[in-house]
Amino acid sequence: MEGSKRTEPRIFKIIVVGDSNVGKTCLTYRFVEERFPSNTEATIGVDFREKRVQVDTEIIRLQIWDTAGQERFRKSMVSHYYRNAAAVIFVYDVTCEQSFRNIPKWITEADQHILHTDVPRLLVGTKNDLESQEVIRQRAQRFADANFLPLFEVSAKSESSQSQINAIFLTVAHKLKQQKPLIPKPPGQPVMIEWEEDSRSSCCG
Ligand SMILES: Nc1nc2c(ncn2[C@@H]2O[C@H](COP(=O)(O)OP(=O)(O)OP(=O)(O)O)[C@@H](O)[C@H]2O)c(=O)[nH]1
Ligand SMILES: [Mg+2]
Repeated sequence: MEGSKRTEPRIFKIIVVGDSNVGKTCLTYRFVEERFPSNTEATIGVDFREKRVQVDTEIIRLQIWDTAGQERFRKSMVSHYYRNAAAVIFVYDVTCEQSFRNIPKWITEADQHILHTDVPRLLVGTKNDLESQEVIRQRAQRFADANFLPLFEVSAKSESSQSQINAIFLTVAHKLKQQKPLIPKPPGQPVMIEWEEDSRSSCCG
């Protein structure tokens, strides 16, 4: 109800990584703006996009980090990308074999920066509106299965992929909704503060 006191929607950071030119910007733009961008340039550092989605009865805010694929535009940013990331989307281009072959490199990078094993990860193949497909679905599926990654093949360009692209982010949102703490508790016992038996020599003493 308008005006009634509600808690602020929870925010989850999702990072989107993959080679340059695979279509990360177009994919995230399509999800947030529901259209294909008229022109894109290589992302420098990161572009932020945000969208609220409803999961069951809860509204959550997805803060999407559209990262740079080009090494020179990302190298000083890598640790920022992964810090507090709640989910990772790995992207390759179905018309570019090399971008698929590089996915293990992106997975390794994520492994090096994300210590929690419960961070959802997905694999997305883009540009499936194009004829010149180099990465066939079955091969990508075998790789995805072996790495426990849900696989989506989409086109940011084609209108008919909108619902599939929404499904990618809704899949992430559903997984995240079940994760309660936003700041994960570090392993181990809480640190107790020890009080001196006679602590009267304080400033108030
Ligand atoms: N046909 C087709 N072209 C696409 C699609 N998605 C992206 N492109 C084109 O691919 C090129 C690169 O797209 P971007 O989204 O800028 O790629 P990126 O992964 O963000 O690249 P970096 O920012 O350098 O990492 C652009 O020319 C897009 O128009 C798609 O689904 N279909
Ligand atoms: Mg980009």
